[in-house]
Amino acid sequence: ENVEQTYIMVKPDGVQRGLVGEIISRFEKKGFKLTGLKLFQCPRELAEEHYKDLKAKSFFPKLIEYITSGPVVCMAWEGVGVVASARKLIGSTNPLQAEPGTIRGDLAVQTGRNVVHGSDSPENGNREIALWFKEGEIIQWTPTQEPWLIE
Ligand code: DAT
Ligand code: MG
Repeated sequence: ENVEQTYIMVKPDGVQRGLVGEIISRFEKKGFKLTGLKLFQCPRELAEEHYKDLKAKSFFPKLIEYITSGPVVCMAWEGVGVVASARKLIGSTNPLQAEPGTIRGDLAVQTGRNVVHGSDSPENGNREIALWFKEGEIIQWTPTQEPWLIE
């Protein structure tokens, strides 16, 4: 079927607040497959490339400041429908509007400190994984639980 890849990132506030395990758990428990994972200090140029569509926004300089302010945890997750599903697990951009049960709804209060990123389309999932990971950092493997998740 339609297997997709999404780029998920714990932002510097999530790392500083000790939420890395909690956030990884949400995707792990859901049943998606982890194919890439690293702690990483993001250079300014990469942050600007990642968020290039927002370059004209007034909050862009603060956004780049925030994303480069400390280490992030970069992840690649794979699965059928993973892009849209991960966005649902993450919740609305503004954590005050995010539903309880979502990561932002449960763990954050401000748009400028919304703890996690998730790709907004399969195309951007592929683009962002290529941007944040080097060749060899994405691993293809078969989880033994797969028959218990996918019939
Ligand atoms: P999302 O992260 O939910 O995909 P987005 O792609 O529209 O949201 O924006 C990327 C990030 O930019 C977002 O997580 C936080 C920041 N941001 C967006 N809108 C903002 C705003 N109005 N004020 C401050 N920061 C904002
Ligand atoms: Mg976005």
